[in-house]
Amino acid sequence: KEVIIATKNAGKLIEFQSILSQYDLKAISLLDLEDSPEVEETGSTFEENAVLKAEAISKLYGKMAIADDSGLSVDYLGGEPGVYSARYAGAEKSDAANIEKVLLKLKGVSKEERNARFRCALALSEPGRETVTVEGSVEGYITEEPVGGNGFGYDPIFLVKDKAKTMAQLTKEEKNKISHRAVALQKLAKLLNA
Ligand code: ITT
Repeated sequence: KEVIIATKNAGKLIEFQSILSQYDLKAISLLDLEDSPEVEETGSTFEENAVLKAEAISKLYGKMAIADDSGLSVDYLGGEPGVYSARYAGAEKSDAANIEKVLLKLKGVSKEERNARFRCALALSEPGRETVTVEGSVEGYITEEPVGGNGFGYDPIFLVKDKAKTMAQLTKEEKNKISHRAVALQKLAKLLNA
């Protein structure tokens, strides 16, 4: 069976393909499809935005689609960057600029107050079926400096709780066991098998 991963984010896509390879699903993405639309993320929650993206793409192509809306939530910043994670520092979606902005806002803030979590909402939409949503999260702390070269987005400044490493220091396999995306996908897989 074929599923469209309704994302234009290459970092997300690599993780989906790797996690989904254990299931009997062929994952194609919006990066493989010509002229795929940019779905406007007008929701105020990760879940709302995931549903908007999954339903728009599933309707357009007449196929099953999974969308991921995710981001970093920093307690000291009242949950920011949250649903604005991709464009926190501007419309060009620069990971480096986003990281810099978070570090600047946390300058001088003590370790005890640097708690954060990654959150991921997934929506699965299929023509003629009710959309299904699940969420996953992973707890951690924001570092003082970027560390590590793996992953994408805010991974270099996210120190994983209970590991002495940032998300960007974990291998792909390690990240895909514990990440917000992996947790959400496991829940989705369970629902689908049920
Ligand atoms: P699509 O909407 O096309 O899927 P996007 O990058 O715009 O791509 P989001 O609106 O969901 O997606 O924004 C997610 C942002 O949150 C992403 O750009 C990263 O900055 C951050 N993020 C999400 N998951 C992450 C992860 O596993 N590691 C690091 N940063 C992550």
